[in-house]
Amino acid sequence: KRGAGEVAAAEPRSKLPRPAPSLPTAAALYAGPFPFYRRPSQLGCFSLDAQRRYRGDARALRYYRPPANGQRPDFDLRDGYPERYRPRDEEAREGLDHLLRWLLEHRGGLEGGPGWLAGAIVTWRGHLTKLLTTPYERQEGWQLAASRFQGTLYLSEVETPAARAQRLSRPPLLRELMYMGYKFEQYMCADKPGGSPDPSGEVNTNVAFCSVLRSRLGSHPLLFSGEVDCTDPQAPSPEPPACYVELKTSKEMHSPAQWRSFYRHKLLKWWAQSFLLGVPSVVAGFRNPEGFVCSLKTFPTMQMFEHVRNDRDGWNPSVCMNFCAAFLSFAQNTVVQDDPRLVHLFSWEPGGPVTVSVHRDAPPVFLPTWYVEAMTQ
Ligand code: 0WD
Ligand code: CA
Repeated sequence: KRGAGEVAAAEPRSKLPRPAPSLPTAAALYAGPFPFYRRPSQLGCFSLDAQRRYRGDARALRYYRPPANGQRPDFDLRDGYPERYRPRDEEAREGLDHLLRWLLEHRGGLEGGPGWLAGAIVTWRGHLTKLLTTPYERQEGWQLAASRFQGTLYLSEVETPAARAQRLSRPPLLRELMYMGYKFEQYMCADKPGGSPDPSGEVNTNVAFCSVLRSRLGSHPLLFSGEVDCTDPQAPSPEPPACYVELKTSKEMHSPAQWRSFYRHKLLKWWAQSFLLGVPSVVAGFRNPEGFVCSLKTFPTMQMFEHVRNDRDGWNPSVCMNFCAAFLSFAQNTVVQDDPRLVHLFSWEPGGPVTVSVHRDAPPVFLPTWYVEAMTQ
């Protein structure tokens, strides 16, 4: 006599409804030991100029120059707003284009041996940051488009409808706050190694210096690029990325509760971003309600976790990295076909799992024809 289970098992596999694959994101599922993460090494760099044109060199790299020892900062972050502000065009969808240009020009000389790129994941550092913080994120979802081409898995963010709506209706105060972050960089950086900061010029957010790095998370070889604020000419180890410094601004804090919240939320994002690229420290400028930075504090990346280690509502670096590794495995197993015109779109909203949809020959296809054709030669 047959049981019901055996009847079902006897059905041809193709007739069984296949559950849509998805990936859960709850932090509790990703506890455990810290996974392997290869010390990121810099493969190269590029710059974007004042017109947002690609330049295959370090011309946009700036030099860390904080106020002389004992001098308190007194930076007016609102100075020059809006008349000396040239904001980047946020409607321009650049995708991975600048990174792909660098890769095209350097693919012949990549370390790791022949075939290394074919097994790698190529993306922006900022996309990996979003993956790292996903188990703790309660506000903003994300969408990542994925295509496999010549073995390599490419990941490129797609702006969610909610993020687009928010950007288009960004309140004036938030626009000014964004400017203030860039203005802080101008007070803290010089254009030349021995030079002094010049806050009289304009703030042009088209300009960027990007480092291109190689790493590996678990079994996933990574090639990614991230924007770097500056290099410290006096860094104990002069080789990149150990010489890089990340600059941030944050509200001045006055109570233990404000510090606790800062450690739980902001420090997580700072840690994820700088840890991925191997930036050893983040220098924060704390702004008062008038928009002046009167105090600075250096947060070593490797010590950030200490602020939440004993906090039940804190974050855990292992959870972040384990989730990221799980997502990369999920993506590698989902995107099977090698086809630059095929996109698997991974979507996530807080409280839910990562889900997948498939798209062909239309947006969100993101690998440009010039890249695909040049790589096919
Ligand atoms: O168009 C997009 N949705 C994205 C563009 C998403 C992610 C990155 N990018 C571009 C950026 O414009 C930049 O050229 O990629 C490059 C940098 O990538 P990343 O380093 O992977 O990005 P992330 O780590 O998120 O940001 C690093 C810095 C930011 O510093 P802060 O301290 O704010 O985290 O890159 C800058 C910003 O200074 N940046 C941007 N600048 C202008 N417009 C943007 C943006 N959309 N995103 C990051
Ligand atoms: Ca910054």
